Amino acid sequence: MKVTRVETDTVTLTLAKPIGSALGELRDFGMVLVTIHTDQGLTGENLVFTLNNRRTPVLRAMVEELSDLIVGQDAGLIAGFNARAWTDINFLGHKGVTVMGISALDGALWDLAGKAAGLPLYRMLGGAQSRVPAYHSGGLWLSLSISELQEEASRFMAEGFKAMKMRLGHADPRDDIARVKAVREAIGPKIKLMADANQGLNEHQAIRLGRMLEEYDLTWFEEPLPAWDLDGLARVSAALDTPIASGETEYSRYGFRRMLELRSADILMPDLQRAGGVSEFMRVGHMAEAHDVAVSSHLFPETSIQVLGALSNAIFLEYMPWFSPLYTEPLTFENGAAVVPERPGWGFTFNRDYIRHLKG
Ligand code: SMN
Ligand code: MG
Repeated sequence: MKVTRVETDTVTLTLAKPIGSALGELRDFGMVLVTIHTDQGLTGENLVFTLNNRRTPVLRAMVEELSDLIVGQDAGLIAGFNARAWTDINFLGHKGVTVMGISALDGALWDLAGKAAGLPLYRMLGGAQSRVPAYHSGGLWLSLSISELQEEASRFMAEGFKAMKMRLGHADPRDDIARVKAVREAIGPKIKLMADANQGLNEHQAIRLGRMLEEYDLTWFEEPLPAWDLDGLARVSAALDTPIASGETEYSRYGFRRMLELRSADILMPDLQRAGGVSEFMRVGHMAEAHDVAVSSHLFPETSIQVLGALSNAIFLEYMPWFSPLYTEPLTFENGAAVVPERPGWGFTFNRDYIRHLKG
């Protein structure tokens, strides 16, 4: 099966209400949709995005620029594409938009491979689990009051979630502590609670806040430090009993290799778009396994679930509902775990009618 053409499209997804996070206000997303066409009529789909629709054309151009590495080539030689692309981007660099461009094409090639084989990706990749525990990440934002936090946490429980993530990042750490305490009181001791600082702290602040939060039994304390401070993160990890999760802002197997060597985090949470696609996520997952380190995912629940289903050290899927309307099939849950689809490829296909309506 040969790749004949790579089609890209951009659409804007707007949130019903802006969200407050330590990353700034989140209002909308600039989505780059990728469709790989082949000489056998099968197509492979994938998406990448930018926050608040900033610089979306750059991301789209990167995907298009890398397309010449697969057009006319055997669609099944995915590792071959990755190796050529890695060499190709050397001059521009192995982090950032270059890696996102590779991810977009890599994921669409994997979707194609799954469809061609008639298998969901998690089975093609070895198959570890057909259900992945999920945590609700689409809420508990900084912009909510304490009573709104408690109401939302109770709603997530009523929906069947057994784990959820809240955000940290108030100027006064006592506010963060009061908010974690309030959510813990609302959900009781059995529901798992994660907290995400979105890189907003320095090493001393992270250790102090982490110590004060120990009593609330967080499943993890996420991204306390700026993403580049992997040495500092290792010291925060060593100082706290609460596990540290990080890696959503890390790129490629080399970035994660460094995190593992330093023991920067107890849980790695690669983002499919930043890590480098399915191929690189799997390499990272297996490297983590060799260090007895667990993995989770970041955003993209509909696609990440297939990769987590293939890794026996995958402990949680981040459930973020933002991009779900773009797909025809819904992600389903059983007892707080996401069900890995048995449909071929990703098991999720673009809802073209909805997408057309988005463009207006
Ligand atoms: C996050 C990242 C990007 C946008 C919104 C929220 C957050 C997460 O770090 O882990 O979901
Ligand atoms: Mg995060």
